[in-house]
Amino acid sequence: MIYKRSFLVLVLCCCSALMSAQDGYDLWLQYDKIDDDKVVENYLDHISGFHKFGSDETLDVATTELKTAFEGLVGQTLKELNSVEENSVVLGSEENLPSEIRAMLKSDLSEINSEGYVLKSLSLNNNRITVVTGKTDVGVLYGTFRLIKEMQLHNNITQCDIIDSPKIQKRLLNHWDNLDRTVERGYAGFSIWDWHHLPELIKPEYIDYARANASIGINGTVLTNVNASSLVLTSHYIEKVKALAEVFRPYGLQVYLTARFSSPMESGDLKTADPLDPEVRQWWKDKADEIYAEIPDFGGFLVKANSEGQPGPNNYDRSHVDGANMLAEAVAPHSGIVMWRAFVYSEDDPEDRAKQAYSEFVPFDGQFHDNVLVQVKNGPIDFQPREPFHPMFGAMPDTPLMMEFQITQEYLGFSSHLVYLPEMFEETLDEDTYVQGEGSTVAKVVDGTLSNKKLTGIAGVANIGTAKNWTGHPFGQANWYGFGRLAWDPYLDSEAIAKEWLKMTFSNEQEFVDPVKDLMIKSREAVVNYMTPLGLHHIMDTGHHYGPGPWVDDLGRPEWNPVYYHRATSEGVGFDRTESGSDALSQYAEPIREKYNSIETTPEKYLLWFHHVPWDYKMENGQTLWYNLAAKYQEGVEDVEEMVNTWNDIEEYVDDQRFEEIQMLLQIQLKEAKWWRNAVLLYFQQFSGKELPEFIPEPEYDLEYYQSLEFPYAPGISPSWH
Ligand code: GCW
Repeated sequence: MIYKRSFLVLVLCCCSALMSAQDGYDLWLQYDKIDDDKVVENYLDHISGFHKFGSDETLDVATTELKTAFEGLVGQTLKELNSVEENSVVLGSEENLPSEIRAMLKSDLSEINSEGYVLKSLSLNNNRITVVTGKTDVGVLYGTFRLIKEMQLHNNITQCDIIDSPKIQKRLLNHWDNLDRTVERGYAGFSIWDWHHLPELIKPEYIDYARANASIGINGTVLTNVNASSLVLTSHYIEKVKALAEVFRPYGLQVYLTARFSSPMESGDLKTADPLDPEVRQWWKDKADEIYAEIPDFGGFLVKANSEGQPGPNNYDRSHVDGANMLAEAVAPHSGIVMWRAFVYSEDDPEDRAKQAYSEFVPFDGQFHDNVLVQVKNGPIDFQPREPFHPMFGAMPDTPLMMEFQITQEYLGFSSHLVYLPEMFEETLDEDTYVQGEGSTVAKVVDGTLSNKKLTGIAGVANIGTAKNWTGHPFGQANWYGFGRLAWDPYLDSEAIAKEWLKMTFSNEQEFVDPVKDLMIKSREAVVNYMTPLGLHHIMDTGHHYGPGPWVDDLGRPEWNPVYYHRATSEGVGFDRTESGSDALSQYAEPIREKYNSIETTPEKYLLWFHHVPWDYKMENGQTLWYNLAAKYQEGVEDVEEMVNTWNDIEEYVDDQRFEEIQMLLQIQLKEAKWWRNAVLLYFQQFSGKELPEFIPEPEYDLEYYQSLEFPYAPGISPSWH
C-alpha cells in the first residue's frame, strides 16, 4: 500500500513536471484539459459524438482534429456515430448534407463564399445537433477549427450561430528559405523544409505546420526565398515540392514557388531570358506544364525581379509588365497566379528610394494580365518599425495589389524582442488613402472592395524555423497567428486577436489575459520609441540590421547607408519629402498631401519621415525636437521596464519553461533598448550640440564604443564561415 502510494506520487510528479515543461511546439493549438468544470459540463452536455457526411481527406483531417481537441479539452473520447443523434456534431459540405439540414441552413449558406463556414445549433427530428458546414470541405475544416476555438476560449456552445468567410482570397506565407536550409532574415533556426530528405521523409512538423495554418485560414505557402535559386524548378526538386504539396493539400494549403527570372538560362540551356523571346516563353510554358502535371493544384509563382541584384525583364530592356505577363500566360491554363513584387529601387536612380516603386509601377496600371497580383510592401521603404502606408495602395485601381507584411522581425529586434506586430499591421490596414474620398482604407484596396477586384491577396514573410517553438521568441507565435487572422479579415481588431491568442496559448484567466494583452499592444509603440521614434527610419546597423547604426555612411549604394535616411546636420534631422525636398508626398492623395506638407500639421509619428526639422523646433508640447527625441528614447526604455514588471507579475499563470524563457528574453530587450537610446542620442548629439536632458541616465559607454560593435555572425544573413 505504502509502495503504491509513493508510486502514485511519483507518477503525479512526473505528470506535473511534464505539464510545467512547455516547449511551445503546440502553438495556439494547446488542447490541455479545461480546469473549469462548468465549462466542461456544457461541452459534455452538447457533444456526445460526431457524424460526418462525405469521404474527403479534408473531412478526415477535420474530424481527427475535433477528436484530438475534444479529448484533450474535456477529457473524454469523441465517438464517431453511425447516424445523426442527439448531441452530435454533424460535419459535411453543403452538397453532402442531407436535404433537411441543407434546407434549414439555406439562407446561412447563401451568405458565405467558397471557403466560408456555418457553425450552427439546430434541432433535427427533436435532436439537438451542432452543424459544421461550408460550400467545400475546406470550409468545413475552417468551421471545425472555429468550433474547437470556441471551446479553447471557454465560450458557451449551446446556441452556436456563427457564419464567417475570408475577405481576402490568397492568404499566404512567404518563406525566405534557401535550399541549403538557411533562412534569409530568419531568426528561428534553419528552414523547416528538409530538402535533402524529401520526398521520402515526411516530418511530423510538416503536418503540424499545415494544421496551424489551416486553423487560422492561411491557404498558401511560398516555399522558397524571393532571392531565388533556379534549382527548385528542376525535376529533381519538383518531386520534393510535390511531396510537400501532398501533405498540405488536405489542409487547404496550396504550394507556390519563387521563380528566378534567369531560370531558362540556368536550369534550362537557353542563351537568354528575354521575356519576349519565343523560346523563353515556351520554356516557361513547358516548365509550368511539368509542374502542374505533378502538382495539379500548384498555386503559381512569386517573383522578385530587377531588385537588389536579382535578374528581371529590365536586363533585356523589357518592362515588369512583359515579365509578369509572360509568366502569367504560362500558368493561366492551370489557373495559376503570378505575384510580381513591387519592391524595386535602383542603384543608378538618384530619386528618393521611397518614390521609386510608385514611379516604376503606377504607369503600368491596367496592363497586367488578370492572373497577376502586384505584391507591395506595407510601406515605401522596407519593413520599418513604423512607416506610412505605401502610396501605391489606391494608386493602381485597375491592378490587384497584394499586401506584403513581414512577420519575421528583421528590423524589429529579431526573435529577441517581444513586439506584437498585428497592432502594426492593423495601423497600416486602417490608414485612409483618400483615393476615392474619405474611407478609402488600405484594407479596402487589399480586399478588393474599393475598386471591385476579383483577385485579392495578402502575404506575410514567415518567422518560422526549426526552433522547437517554431518562431524563436514564444511571442513570435502571436505574430504568425495574428497575421493569419488579419489575412482572413483585415478589419479585425488586433487587441481582440491578442486576447484570443493568449487564451489559446497560455491561460483563460482574466488576471493573466488583461495585463499581458496590454503588454502586447504597447510593445509595438515601445519598439518604435527605442529604435526609430518621430518618423526616423532605417538607422539600424547595416547588413544584419541588428542594433543601432545611424553613423554608417560607407556602403556602396547611397540608400544602403542610414545617413541617407536621417540626414542629420547641425541644423536639424529628418528626410524632407515635401515639395521643397524629394516630393515623395506628391504620390499620396489629398488631403494627405496638403496636411503632411507642413511640419505643423504632420502627425508627430511621421514627422522626420517627411521633414527635415531644426533641433530647436518647438513641438506641440512646447519642448524642442531634441528634447522630444530624447524623451521618446527614454520612454521606449521605460516601456520595456513596464513589460518586464508585467511579466514578472503573472508568473503563476504560465508554465515554468515559457515563463522563464520570456523573462530572460525581456531582459535582453531591456538591455538593448538602453543600447539603442544611448547610441543614437550620443550620435545625434554631435549634430544638435546640446546636452542630454536630465532624465537621460549617463550612458554606460561612449559613442566610439557603440560604433565599434560588430556582429558578423548575426542570424538571418549569409553566414561567413571563413
Ligand atoms: O528587407 C529587405 C531584406 C532583404 C530582402 C529584401 C526583399 C529577400 O533586407 O534580405 O531580400 O528586403 O524584400 O526582397
